[in-house]
Amino acid sequence: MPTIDLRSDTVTKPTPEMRRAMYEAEVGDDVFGEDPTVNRLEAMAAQRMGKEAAVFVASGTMGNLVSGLTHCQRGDEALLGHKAHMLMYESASLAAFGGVQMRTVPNDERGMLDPDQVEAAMRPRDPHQPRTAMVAVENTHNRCSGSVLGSEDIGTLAEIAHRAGAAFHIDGARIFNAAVALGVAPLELARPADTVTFCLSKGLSCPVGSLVCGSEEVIAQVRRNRRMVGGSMRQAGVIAAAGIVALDTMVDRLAEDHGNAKRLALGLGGMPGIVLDPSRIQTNIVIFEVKDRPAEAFIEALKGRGVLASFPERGKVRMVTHYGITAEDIDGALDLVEWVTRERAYGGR
Ligand code: TLP
Repeated sequence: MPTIDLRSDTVTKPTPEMRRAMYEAEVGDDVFGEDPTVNRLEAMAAQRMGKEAAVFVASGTMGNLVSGLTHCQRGDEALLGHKAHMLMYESASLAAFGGVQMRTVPNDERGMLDPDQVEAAMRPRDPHQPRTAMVAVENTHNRCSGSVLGSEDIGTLAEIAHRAGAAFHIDGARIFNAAVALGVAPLELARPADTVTFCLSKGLSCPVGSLVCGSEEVIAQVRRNRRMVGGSMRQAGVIAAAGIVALDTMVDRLAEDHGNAKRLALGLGGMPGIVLDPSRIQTNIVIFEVKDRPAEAFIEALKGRGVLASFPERGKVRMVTHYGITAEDIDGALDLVEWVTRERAYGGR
């Protein structure tokens, strides 16, 4: 029986059209600015995000790092939600390479930060205290089960940051999922951001790559920081070509992934051993709790039956829908989850 891999949308493989475009890509040395395919992808990315410029980076982690290094000096502080990917899963890169202190305010279940708490956390100008140099939000929010922030939420937080002299960054690894879920153009969500990162290598199915978008001036500095971390690439048109195909062909279909995630959540939500409110699922990430059993044991039991899920935090299971996963796969996964739940095939027998 084939495996149904719901660990992440990062497991997606390039489409046949991407592989063809990669094979045929026109390339040059991008460090000289001479790779026409990279230049085209960067121009497209900037246009999609409503910004003057964009720079192609190796990963979402690198995009967040070089954005943070652009906004923050050593000894500065960055303000993030306590469930932010930048805080949890990026090996503290901004602290390690930038000397930046990370401070958190709580994410609510939508991934939103309370504006009053953000305002209260902005440091006064005082030589004893670090400078709050950046506020960052995540949209969609990974650990908040792919929840979405709208342009009003984002505008409110950006305004607080800017009023206090801080930059505003969006980790928009899945900003296209947010835009599709809300039925708005991504630039509506990116408008107040000084930098926005988005990933090609997740729901958009590219093998590699992310983009950082912002003003000409900011992106010139981001580009410099990319150089500093060893992220300048040469004939990168070979991978950028897939990104162009992704932006042209893979955005609207994200709605299918959202439909499949909803189908999954509705099925899971009806099972006695599972705690999940399906009405909270807005995009392609479904996080739920398993009653009375360790989540790891549940994941292991499912793995033995050909369904792969991931373990986002103690007591929780994550399933992510993506290109290559069909409604039939979801029904198959639900049957197996039900079987595993019913047979108590995991842990504590
Ligand atoms: N997220 C991965 C894992 O690291 C957890 C996943 O499987 O979801 N921002 C957000 C919101 C992300 O979800 C991720 C990847 C990144 C940044 C980092 O992207 P990469 O892996 O390209 O560095």
